[in-house]
Amino acid sequence: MYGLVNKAIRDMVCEKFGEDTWETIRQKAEVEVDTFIGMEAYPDDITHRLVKAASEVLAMPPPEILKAFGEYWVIYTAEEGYGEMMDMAGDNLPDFLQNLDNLHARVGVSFPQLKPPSFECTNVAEDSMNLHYRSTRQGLAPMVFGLVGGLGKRFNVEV
Ligand code: 1DX
Repeated sequence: MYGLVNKAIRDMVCEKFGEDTWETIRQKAEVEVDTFIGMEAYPDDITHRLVKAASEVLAMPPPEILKAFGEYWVIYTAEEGYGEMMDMAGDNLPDFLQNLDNLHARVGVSFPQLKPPSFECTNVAEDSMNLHYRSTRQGLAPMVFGLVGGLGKRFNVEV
C-alpha cells in the first residue's frame, strides 16, 4: 500500500498515545522505516504487521484498531493534502460513497501501484442503501465500518 496509509497509522498512534508507544509498536512489528513516504508503494505486509503489533501493544483486537483507523483516515486525508479531492467526491454521504470508485480511479492515474477497493451502492433510498465492498486485500473489512462512520461524522449524519 502507498506510504500514506502507514504514515496515517503512525500519526494516529503518535497523536493518541505518543511517540514512545509508536516506537514500541514499530519495533514489535520489526519495521525498519520510521518516516514513510506517502507517494511511495510499500509491501502490504508492513501495514499488516503494524496493525498486529498495535493490537498487542494497545491491547485492542485488530478489528477495533482497523475501525479506529478507518475513522481517522477520513479526517487525515482531508487534512494531509487530499482535502480538495475529498470535497469533490460529494457533499453528502450517498453521493460520496457513489463517487468513491471514481475517486480511486483518479488517484490510480497518477499512482499506478494503487490497488483500489470497489464500493458499489445498491438500493439507494432516502436514508438507506446497501454498500458492497470488494477488495483484492484480505482482512481490511473492519476498516470499512470506521471509514463509513468517519464519513457519517464528516456529513453530520447517523450511520
Ligand atoms: F469510505 O484496500 C472514504 O495503496 C471511504 O481493501 C473509503 O492500494 C474514503 F499515496 C493518495 C495516495 C498516494 C491518495 F499518493 C491514496 F498514492 C485514496 C486518499 C482514497 C483518500 C486504497 C489507500 C488503496 C491506499 C483500503 C482502505 C482497503 C478508501 C484505504 C480507503 C479516500 C484508500 O479514502 C482495501 C493502495 C490516496 C487516497 C482516499 C486506499 C490504497 C476510502 C476513502 N482506502 C494514495
